[in-house]
Amino acid sequence: MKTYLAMSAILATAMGSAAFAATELDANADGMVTLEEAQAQVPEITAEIFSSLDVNADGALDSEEVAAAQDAGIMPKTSG
Ligand SMILES: [Ca+2]
Ligand SMILES: [Ca+2]
Repeated sequence: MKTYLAMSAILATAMGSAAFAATELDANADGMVTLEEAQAQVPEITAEIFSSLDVNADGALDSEEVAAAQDAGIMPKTSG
């Protein structure tokens, strides 16, 4: 039982970091990547590109949107 709990804790931690591998992009660690934060890492990202990445148009990229940008090769994959 104890081992089971420990394993799920480890799994939750691993999943948490995998969900936001782009912590370098998220400079203030609030869980969202703004245009400014994105440009700090990838100056090529214009407001136009950013808004195309911001699928739900809330003005920032969440982990899913960042992952999509990374898959598209627009943002670097920072997980190492
Ligand atoms: Ca942020
Ligand atoms: Ca968004």
